[in-house]
Amino acid sequence: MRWAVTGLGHGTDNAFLVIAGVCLILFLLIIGLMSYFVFRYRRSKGVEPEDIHGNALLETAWTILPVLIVLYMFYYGWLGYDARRKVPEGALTIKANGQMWAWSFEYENGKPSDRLVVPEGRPVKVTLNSRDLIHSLYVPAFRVKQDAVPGLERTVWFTADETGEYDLFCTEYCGTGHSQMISKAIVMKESEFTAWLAGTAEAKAAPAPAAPAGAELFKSKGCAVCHTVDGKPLVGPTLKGIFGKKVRVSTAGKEREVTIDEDYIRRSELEPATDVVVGFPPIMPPQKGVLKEEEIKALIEYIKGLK
Ligand SMILES: [Cu+2]
Repeated sequence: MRWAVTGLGHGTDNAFLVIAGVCLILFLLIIGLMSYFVFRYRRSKGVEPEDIHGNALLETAWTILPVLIVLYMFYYGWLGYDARRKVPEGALTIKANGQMWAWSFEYENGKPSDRLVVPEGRPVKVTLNSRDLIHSLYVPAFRVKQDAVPGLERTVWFTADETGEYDLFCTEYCGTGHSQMISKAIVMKESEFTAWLAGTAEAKAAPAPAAPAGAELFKSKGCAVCHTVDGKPLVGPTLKGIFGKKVRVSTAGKEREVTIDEDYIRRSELEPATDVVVGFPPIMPPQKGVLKEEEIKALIEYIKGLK
């Protein structure tokens, strides 16, 4: 995992270091003094405890000192937080959408991507949304962590200082496929990024998808989290060689047999709860309004081809 700290990330790191430093000093001070006193005033020396009840000087000191220490830590936390709140004008805006169990990103020109591709050295504002439940976008290298809440737009911004590939996670437990809701944040040189965004050049790090290829969609839309193409059932049934086969499904509580054709696959993508294959839990997130028509078609073609 790469761990480059970006410009904004320093605020987060400073707060962390200050708090850790204060804690370390207090720890050493308390343990050190305690050990010293245990030795110095040990019982065998016959020392009697002093009654310090009502000592105004001591009580004032141990009230004011901790307040100052806490304010000191707060100050650094505030600096980092405040910088995070103020999105610089002219920042590149990218929409991020969380869904069970994949991230998708959309650029100002409408270009979709399953990875967060950003230019080096330029502020990037990410507006977060969720299609189903609460997810959380997490890019440790950028010190970025923000919940994506359905029906509520959240934003987060950062400037990436160093080109490269960084890990991107969902960090809010969102069900069976949560642990696989991972992607990459890719930082490119400005020129490379411009080319990638325009789709005129195939940048090595993140090839631009021309037409939605079924196999690609199968991964990027999160299908592969629950369905295999090699014959082994996972959370959901395998999709290998299913086209044209008969399968027992539960429809509105009644079991029946259906033949897997294009209509059935389409229905299973859009409203998976309608016909649930017997033996599997009805947990697939509906893709109605999520998948575009050409994506549905590409996936159907892909599944048909899985011999
Ligand atoms: Cu999630």
